[in-house]
Amino acid sequence: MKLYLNNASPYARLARVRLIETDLAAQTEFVDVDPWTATDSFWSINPAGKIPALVLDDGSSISESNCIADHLIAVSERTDLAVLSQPEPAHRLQVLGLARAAMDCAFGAVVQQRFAEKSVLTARWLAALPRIAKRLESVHGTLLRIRPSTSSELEPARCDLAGLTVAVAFGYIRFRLPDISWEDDAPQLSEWIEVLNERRSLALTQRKS
Ligand SMILES: N[C@@H](CCC(=O)N[C@@H](CS)C(=O)NCC(=O)O)C(=O)O
Repeated sequence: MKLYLNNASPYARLARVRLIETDLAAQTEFVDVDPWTATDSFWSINPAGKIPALVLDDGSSISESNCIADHLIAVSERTDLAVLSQPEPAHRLQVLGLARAAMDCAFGAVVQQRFAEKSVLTARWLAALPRIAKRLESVHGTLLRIRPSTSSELEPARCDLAGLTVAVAFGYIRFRLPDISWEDDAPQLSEWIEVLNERRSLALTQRKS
């Protein structure tokens, strides 16, 4: 398999994290690509022009980070990692939905700032981030169900896509949007992310600069 990605993309990080969690990283080639400048050769892999994109050994490709994650769970047979296999799937979907929304709002705002300067959408998405964090804080009991309480419990603690997406989304917000204040209203969420960040898949993919 080949994963098209770059270091700046939270969606690509999610795919990398999933590859590590399912022990499929060693058999995957990582191909760095800048989606903003890529042309025909990358569009033949993903006509939408977005990373991540996973090319399978038969030459077919899967785009969209959640579809890639589902595929990796299926081929690794690690169905225990799937959101729908968790004891309370509706709650895990609630967490996953909020985390995906946070990632989309944050990434959308960063891109708008880069390409559109002043935009109503940017303000709207940035304002949503603290609200999403606050809601995640209020469903924190659910997060805690797969929460490792000490770093020694981090491996091989089970972690579904919902938990990983929370960590990746808010890692991206901390890194790219440090002025957005969400942690005061969501202190437990913030602490939970700190602990989870020590998990191998997240530590190995953490962006330092
Ligand atoms: N919904 C997609 C979002 C992927 C995405 O927007 N990736 C960005 C990089 S972080 C990209 O490639 N953008 C290029 C573009 O939108 O043309 C996913 O979950 O994979």
